[in-house]
Formats: sequence, structure tokens, C-alpha cells
Amino acid sequence: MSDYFKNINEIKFEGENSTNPLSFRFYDENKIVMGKKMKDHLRFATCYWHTFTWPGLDPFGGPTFDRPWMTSSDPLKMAEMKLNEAFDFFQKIKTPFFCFHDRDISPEGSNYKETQNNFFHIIDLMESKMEETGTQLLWGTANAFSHKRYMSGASTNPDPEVFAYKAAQVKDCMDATKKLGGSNYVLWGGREGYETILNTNMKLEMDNLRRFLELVVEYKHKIGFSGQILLEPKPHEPTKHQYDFDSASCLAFLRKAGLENEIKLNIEANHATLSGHSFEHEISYAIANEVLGSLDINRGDTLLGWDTDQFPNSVSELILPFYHIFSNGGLKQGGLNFDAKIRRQSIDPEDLFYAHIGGMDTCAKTLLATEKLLNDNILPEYIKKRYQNWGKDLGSFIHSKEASLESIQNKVIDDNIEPKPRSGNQEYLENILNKYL
Ligand code: XLS
Ligand code: CA
Ligand code: CA
Repeated sequence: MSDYFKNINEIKFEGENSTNPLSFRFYDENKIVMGKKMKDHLRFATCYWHTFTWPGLDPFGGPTFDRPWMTSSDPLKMAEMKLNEAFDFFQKIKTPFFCFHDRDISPEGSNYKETQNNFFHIIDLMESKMEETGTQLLWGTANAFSHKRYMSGASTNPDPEVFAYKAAQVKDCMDATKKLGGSNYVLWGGREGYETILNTNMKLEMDNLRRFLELVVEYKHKIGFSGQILLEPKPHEPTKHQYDFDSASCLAFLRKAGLENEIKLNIEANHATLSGHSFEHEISYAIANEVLGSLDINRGDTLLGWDTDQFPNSVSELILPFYHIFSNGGLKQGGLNFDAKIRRQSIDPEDLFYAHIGGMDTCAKTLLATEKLLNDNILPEYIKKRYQNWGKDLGSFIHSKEASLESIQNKVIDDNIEPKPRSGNQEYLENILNKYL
């Protein structure tokens, strides 16, 4: 069926000692870990954009990837070829899910109607491919940032015609995501932000963003889409100031709009680090506020200050994110989407496999380490002990209705309260964590 990947067979689990670079050493999809199959915990997705659509550009150079579906002169034919190759890849790499933007899978036509026809033509073919192969959709999303009409934003554009265009595009993409049984629908801000305040009405732009999200939620209920709607934070890129900076600013925005029970977050590792946080911070913040939806799993480069979107390759970077996720019930409807791209010098078909194998093995190895960490219960016990006094008299009093600044002050004086500092034992805990890596 496939031409491009014809020399590569399905990737199999061969165990830790395998020397075959086209095998899994840790990802054993049916292995039971913490009571569930590995594949059901990790819910891996291949992303359509970096893996099949990005041609290997950088700001100083053009495409480096030479792929048959990037060379045909007929864009719709090219989209069909891409679909075939993509599903061949999904089956061979065995990510149970995939994710796409509307523009990754089908080309724009000369007007909206033509674009819409192209899109639903591919969606119909995609539906058959999904049935044939059993591959599922983790999430769909609309690309409202690449075309020049979106250069000044989509739902935050000064021109309501651009808002309307994006709304039309998102409607189609939500319909398609529902048709394909997607578990989630993602809204990443794209160019929802600004370059200079000199030309920007921030209040109106944010109000229009709120209006857009309201319309999305209304439509979700109207069509009975059972997936989660997710907002994806990112602090910079493409605009200097992005409105959805990080988990905290997204949540504040959602609360002001009264949408905090309708929209959750899709948190990406490299976006977390760009916002000056760690991945585990963003995840824990979302868990603490009950808005964790799904994860885009990748990594940045500590020496480069931009969104390099590399495949994850370090257990020590993933252990704390996984520890928080799996001590809180796991990914549920979410998953681990490889929003990651190979380097532009990685031009062989095998390179796409090496990258995913590395990412999947790293996650699998981290899952196994997380299981031990949770079973040994040392870290949860430590935290429990550190906060235990909140469950005792004073802690309960502070949270009770009778407490006020005056009554708390009386307690301090009457009970002669003199807090004694206690160690946070950071280095001790770091040594414990290291045992699991
Ligand atoms: C870009 C984002 C994007 C979203 C989907 O940086 O990560 O790929 O995940 O639009
Ligand atoms: Ca992403
Ligand atoms: Ca990214």
C-alpha cells in the first residue's frame, strides 16, 4: 500500500537488550502496568503536521524533506497520497491515535466552499481508513494562523470578517472531529496575541476571544460532541504577546468568561518551558484546578529560546510530570500527542520511525519508573506528613466559619504559638527520585 515506508515493517517490542534500532525496547503495548495496558495509559498520538506536512524549513533555508506527497502538482491528489502514507505510518509505529489541523489534511481551494469540499472529501476517506485500521482520533483542530488572512490574529483580528472566517472553519472542523469520534477538540491561540500595543485594542480583542470560545461551547452542546474542548497555552511565538500565556493565565481568562467548567487545557512541554515554568508545574497547576485535559509531549533545547518541538528522550524530564498525572488518575480522555518534529537534516523515512520509537520508549520507561515510585509511596507519604497539621485542630479551625483574623490572633496569643521551622529536605527527596531513573 505504501511507497514511502515500504522498506519498514511494523515496529515490534523486542526488549531492553535489542540492538535493532527499528524495535521497541520498553514500549510493550499490552503489558499490564498499574492495572492497565501500557497503550491504554499512554494513549500515544502521532501528529499530522510535523510528521507529514512540515517540509523541513527554517528561517534561513527551504524544504529539506523529499516526500512523494510534497511533489505532486495536484494538491488534492497529494492530500490523498499523504492520507495513505500517514495511515501506513500509524499502523507500523502503533500509536493508537493521531491528531490533525484541517489544513494539514486537505488544501485550501479558491474560495471557502471549495476548501470545505476538499476538507470533507478527505474526512470521508479518513473515516474509512480509521475503520479499516482501528486508529482513533485524539483531537482535531483548525489552522487559523498560517494563511496571511490571519496575520493579525483570527478571533482577535481587528476585522470581524476574519473572525467570521475562523468561526466557519472551526464549525467544519468540529463537525469533522465529531464525525470521526475524536476524544477532544483543541484550540491553540495561533496568532491570538499582538506584536505592539501601539496598534492594539487589548480589551476588545480579549472580549472577542471570549465571544469566540462561547460560540464554540454552544456549538459543542448543539451537535452533542462528547469530547473535551481544550485550550492550549503558549507564551510567545508567533506573536510576541500571546493571550493564552500559560495555564494560570488561561484559567483566569476562562473563569472571567464563566467557561472554566466547559474548557480544559492541552499542555505542551516546550510551551511550559518557554513560559518560564516546568512541564510538571503546568500539569500540577492544571490538576489542582481540575482543568487538565491532554498533553503535547515534546521537549525544547535549553540552549535555544524557541519552540524546537523535539521528541522527548529523557526519563528524568518526564518522571515528575508522569508522577503527577498518574497519581491523579491518569490521562483519562486525554493522551500523549507527539507534537514533535525531526530535525531538518533527518531526511530518511527511517528517521520518522527512530524519533517516534525514542519518544514512545522514553514514555514507557518513565511509566514503569512511575509505577515503582507510586508503589513505594515514599514521596506521597513525605508530602502527607509535611502538611499533616492542616488536618489537626488549628488547620481545621482556620478553614472553619468561626475563624477570623481576630480569632486567629487570639489563638496565637492564648496558645502561645511559636512556629518552629522544619526542613524541606529537598536534596534528600532528589536523591530518592534519582533511584527510580
Ligand atoms: C504550536 C502548537 C500547535 C497546536 C495545535 O506551537 O503546538 O501545534 O498544538 O494547533
Ligand atoms: Ca501543541
Ligand atoms: Ca510547539
